[in-house]
Amino acid sequence: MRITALAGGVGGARFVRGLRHHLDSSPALADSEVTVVANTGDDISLFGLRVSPDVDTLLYTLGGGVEESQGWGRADESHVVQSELAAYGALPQWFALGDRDLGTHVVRSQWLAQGVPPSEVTARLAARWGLPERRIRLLPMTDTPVETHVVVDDEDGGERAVHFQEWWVRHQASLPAKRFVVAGLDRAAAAPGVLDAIRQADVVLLPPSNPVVSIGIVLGVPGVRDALRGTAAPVVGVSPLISGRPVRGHADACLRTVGVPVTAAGVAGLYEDFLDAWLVDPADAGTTLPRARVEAFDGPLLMTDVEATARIAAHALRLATAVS
Ligand code: GDP
Ligand code: FO1
Ligand code: CA
Repeated sequence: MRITALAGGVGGARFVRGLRHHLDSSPALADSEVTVVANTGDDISLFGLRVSPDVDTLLYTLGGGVEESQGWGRADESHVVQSELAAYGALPQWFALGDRDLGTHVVRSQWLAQGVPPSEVTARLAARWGLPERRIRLLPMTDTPVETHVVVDDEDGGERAVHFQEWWVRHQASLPAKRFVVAGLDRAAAAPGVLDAIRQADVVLLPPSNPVVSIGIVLGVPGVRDALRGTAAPVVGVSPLISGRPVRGHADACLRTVGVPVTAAGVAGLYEDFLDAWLVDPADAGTTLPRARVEAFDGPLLMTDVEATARIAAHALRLATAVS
């Protein structure tokens, strides 16, 4: 089976890890191929280095190197370089860059400077983390540099745009956001393999990633939404909200910014034109959608460990069969 998932960072990575666990423990499914299309709107240049948080979270989680307690960054991390940068007063200091993680940013930046496209850089990084052997193909959504910004009020009664990471990490999404602006997205081309992975999939899955600043950005890459509308594969999503609250992060602030109800149905509405089925928490069992089948998971829709996540992924795959 060919499975394609669109993903942000922690929610997407944990879901795909559970999905792969389910496939690997089912003899009939073990040779399935999983293609992950990763959001790159979170990318940021810091200290001359290109950082790609969602791609790196996928690499580390799927490759067994993530810091589980936070869901991003490297396990067994140290911050010697960051403390040296702080001693120079080098800014910004609100974004934690660990020493092991910096190795990824240094080699990525070197390859990019040599003219290697991001999709090839990602393939090289994925090889180090053993993703091909695990039958996971990790694709950035685009090779075009794209950066999500958040428009907020400035002190003079005007507006200013801050990088998404500054809004999310430094301000914890507490600055009232007026809108999201994704620099470069309208002229971006889908990375090699992305549109085919959607068109030729047997199943397309939307993990419980942030619907606005993760999946929403991937959907903004020209051609992606059309490919989802046109694919013969069933498209099944997993709600990132339970009882109107995100499980982690600030998806509520993101949804309010784009005027969408902070509910499982509100999120599904963002995918209305291509979504076939939607998996929700039992607390949201009353959710109905005009054009997609809704099912409640038979327990908390929480990716507490790999086994629990594998059961969620298995339910999503059963739903795909049911609607196809
Ligand atoms: P990010 O890029 O690191 O923010 O990660 P994603 O965009 O991939 O996923 C973030 C979303 O995952 C958030 O909106 C969370 O509500 C959702 N999420 C995280 N863990 C869980 C979980 O265990 N269950 C569900 N249903 N959603 C989750
Ligand atoms: N998230 C934080 O909340 N604080 C950080 O200092 C931080 C640093 C960081 C460094 C590398 C990386 O790959 C991810 C990092 N994240 C950090 C996570 C991440 O940037 C955000 O949680 C997501 O991009 C939001 O979608
Ligand atoms: Ca992200």
